[in-house]
Amino acid sequence: MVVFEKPHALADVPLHYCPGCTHGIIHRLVAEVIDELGIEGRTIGIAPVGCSVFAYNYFNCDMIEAAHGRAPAVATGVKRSDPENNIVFTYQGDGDLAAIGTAETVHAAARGENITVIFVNNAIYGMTGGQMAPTTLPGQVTQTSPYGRDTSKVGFPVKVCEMLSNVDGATYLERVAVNNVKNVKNAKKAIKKAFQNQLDGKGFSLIEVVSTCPTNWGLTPEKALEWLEENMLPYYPLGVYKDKFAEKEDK
Ligand SMILES: Cc1ncc(C[n+]2csc(CCOP(=O)(O)OP(=O)(O)O)c2C)c(N)n1
Ligand code: SF4
Ligand SMILES: [Mg+2]
Repeated sequence: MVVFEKPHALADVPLHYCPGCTHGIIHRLVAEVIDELGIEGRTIGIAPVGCSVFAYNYFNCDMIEAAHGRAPAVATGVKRSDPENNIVFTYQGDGDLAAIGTAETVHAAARGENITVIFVNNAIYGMTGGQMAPTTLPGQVTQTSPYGRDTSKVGFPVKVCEMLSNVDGATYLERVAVNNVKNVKNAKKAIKKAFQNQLDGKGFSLIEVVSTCPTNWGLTPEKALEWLEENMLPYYPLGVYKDKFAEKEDK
């Protein structure tokens, strides 16, 4: 008989996330992958600043809290201190990774650090009350763009997978979503591959998970999933943006 259980790598504590927030689903997928790869005892996660700041309470592996945006730099140090044994992942929001932490992200990729980055793109600064993020869509209403993001004044969203696909040091970049069962399954596959790449010494892997923030989008959990599908996915198409080793295998 198959019993639906909590993954061991996920701590048995209530999560603080709002109803319908996809951070919880993504936590579960990461924990399932850690279980399946049998790496909990050697995994070190780097928590961000943002709604997922308490990730250090939610995973049973070792966790370190980084200063805002600096998770890839901390991950670099942890990985390099014992590259054979340490399996290191960062878990970061779009404000953390694509605003204050852009430099750390791009340079960790450029250096080809052998780490795994989980990038949760909900197009908003969730924790601080819903301000515009670098990934906020053109026209999207936020607390700091009450008339909708005006690209003539504040520019265009940063597309992280597309941007990093031009960075030679990056190994594997995939954009996934967790808005339906099919996409959740695919997201897990991508996250697993990103950890497996690290185990195989293949270098920098980043999985961007297109996510919801029902609270700051001002939508019910159900409507937020619809909004994601109708607005986020056309702007942030899902798919593999780079897979260095697949490219090699194809040749
Ligand atoms: C140096 C510094 N600047 C600004 C902040 C305020 N701050 C905390 S979280 C956050 C944005 C978080 O947004 P995101 O990374 O998208 O995570 P989410 O909450 O949406 O999951 C900001 C600007 C801070 N904590 N430290
Ligand atoms: S504010 Fe948004 S991102 Fe933060 S927990 Fe609530 S729904 Fe999730
Ligand atoms: Mg965010």
